Amino acid sequence: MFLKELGFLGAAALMARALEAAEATKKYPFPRTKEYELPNLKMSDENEVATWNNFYEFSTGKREVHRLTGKFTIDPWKIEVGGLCEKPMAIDVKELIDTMPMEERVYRFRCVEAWSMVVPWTGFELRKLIEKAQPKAEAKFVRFVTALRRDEMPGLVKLPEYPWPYTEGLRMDEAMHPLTLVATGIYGKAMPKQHGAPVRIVVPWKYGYKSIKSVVKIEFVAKQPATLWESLAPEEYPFESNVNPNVPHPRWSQATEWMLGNQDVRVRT
Ligand SMILES: Nc1nc2c(c(=O)[nH]1)N[C@H]1C(S)=C(S)[C@@H](COP(=O)(O)O)O[C@H]1N2
Ligand SMILES: [Mo]
Repeated sequence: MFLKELGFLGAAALMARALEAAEATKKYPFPRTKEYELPNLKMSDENEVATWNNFYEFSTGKREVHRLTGKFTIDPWKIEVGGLCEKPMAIDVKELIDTMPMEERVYRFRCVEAWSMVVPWTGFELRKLIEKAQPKAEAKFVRFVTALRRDEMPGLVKLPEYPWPYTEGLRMDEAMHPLTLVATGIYGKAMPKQHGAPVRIVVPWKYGYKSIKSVVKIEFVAKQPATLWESLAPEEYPFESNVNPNVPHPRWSQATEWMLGNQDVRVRT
């Protein structure tokens, strides 16, 4: 009797693990949404974009990041959604892909350092996940947290004074905006590690640092949360950080930018 039960429990545990390791049943590429095409802009080159990354947990060298993500484990990957909400949850990325309305959208993406790219993201609107969690009336902001893995992220020890983990935040209305994406892929494929696998946020009207990578936690909070970049340099990387050509960065103009693959040509922002 006891052995039989043990056998049953063992099988159940094995099955649970097998399910967790299973692929999402929905597959890339997902259909591109017509309203989010940018026909007047040239799509950035996939390889260029994949070898020029800001992901300080791995390196401050943009051409280095993609070579340093080898140890980073992204499967299984649970996101915790919690804080001031009625329905906190922990959900695996594969389940998100299977249950959320996945689509592809082409966005222009502008780093505060004045380079930009035009890329097709795959994902779903963040508001769909927020609606599931049912935030309480007191929830005025959403806070996001990146994974923190000392043994898998070689850049962390090089910046010991940084307030890790990487965190970001949005006002609730910004998080609920239909342009704000939870992205699990780029160029019609699952997100490469250097772009923030397996799941990141994309906020196209804000500077790139708001688009936090490799998210493990989404939290509803009452007060404007501290963010890594704002804590380090509030004048340079303020919480709001809307792309605005008329507001210069303290150390450079934001009126123009260069697009990945075209470093010598400045275009208007
Ligand atoms: N966790 C984490 N997220 C991050 C960053 C980072 O260093 N760590 N860099 C940000 C910045 S400054 C930019 S411009 C974009 C770059 O995204 P990409 O490398 O996919 O182009 O990621 C953002 N998200
Ligand atoms: Mo950036």
